[in-house]
Amino acid sequence: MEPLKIIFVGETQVGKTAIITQFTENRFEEEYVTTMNSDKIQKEVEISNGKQIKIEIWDTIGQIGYRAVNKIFMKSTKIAIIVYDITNQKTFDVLKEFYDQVNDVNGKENVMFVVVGNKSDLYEDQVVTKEAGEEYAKSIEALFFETSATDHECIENLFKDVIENYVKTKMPVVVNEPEKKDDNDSGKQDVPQKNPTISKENEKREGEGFKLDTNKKTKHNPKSCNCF
Ligand SMILES: Nc1nc2c(ncn2[C@@H]2O[C@H](COP(=O)(O)OP(=O)(O)O)[C@@H](O)[C@H]2O)c(=O)[nH]1
Ligand SMILES: [Mg+2]
Repeated sequence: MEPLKIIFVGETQVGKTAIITQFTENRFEEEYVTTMNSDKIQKEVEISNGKQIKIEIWDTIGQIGYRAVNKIFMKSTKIAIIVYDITNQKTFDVLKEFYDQVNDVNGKENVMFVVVGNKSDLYEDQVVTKEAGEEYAKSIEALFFETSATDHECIENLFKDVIENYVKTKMPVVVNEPEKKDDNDSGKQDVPQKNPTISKENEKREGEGFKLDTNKKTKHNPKSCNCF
């Protein structure tokens, strides 16, 4: 199975590279070498049913001059994580630009969006409130997180919740492994037999994209990670 493509977009200096580095290498640096091209990194993540999901994380640069180039890297992404800095209003105001870009390239129904307010350790200088972030996320049917790459706050939750949510809504085949194979169905090993309800749901979803239960997630996330 192809790795699940996740792209990080957002204004420069918001902490995209820092978040990715914390998740993949468990370290934080004061200075990151400016990402000159979009870098990608592969990793396996275990979700709650014990399944390993292979993901491919793409880092991009936010500078205006590079945004056209970023479009090439946005192609075929399944998940787009749009990051802003909670201490910098401008980085929040430009989120729509990145959202539109990802949509232009892929079509809205094909991408799961996530909004991330980073640098939550700098809460004393916070200018974009959590409510504003949540509201924007809701308006584009995205999941919402506040993170701190410095303190490793919410970083694991971000990736785990996002991947699990994607797998549950878009890849139920992985979640519902067949218990035993139906003899009459020998050509369809990948189709789940165990849970016909999910299977039906899956059929229904085909061709119509998918919708997240954003209400549930935005209420749930702040509690599931200790970031507020
Ligand atoms: N205080 C604080 N600083 C951060 C955080 N994340 C990143 N930074 C700093 O912000 C700057 C930009 O980070 P970087 O990951 O290069 O941003 P990018 O341009 O979006 O990739 C660097 O100096 C980081 O050390 C965070 O969560 N809290
Ligand atoms: Mg970077």
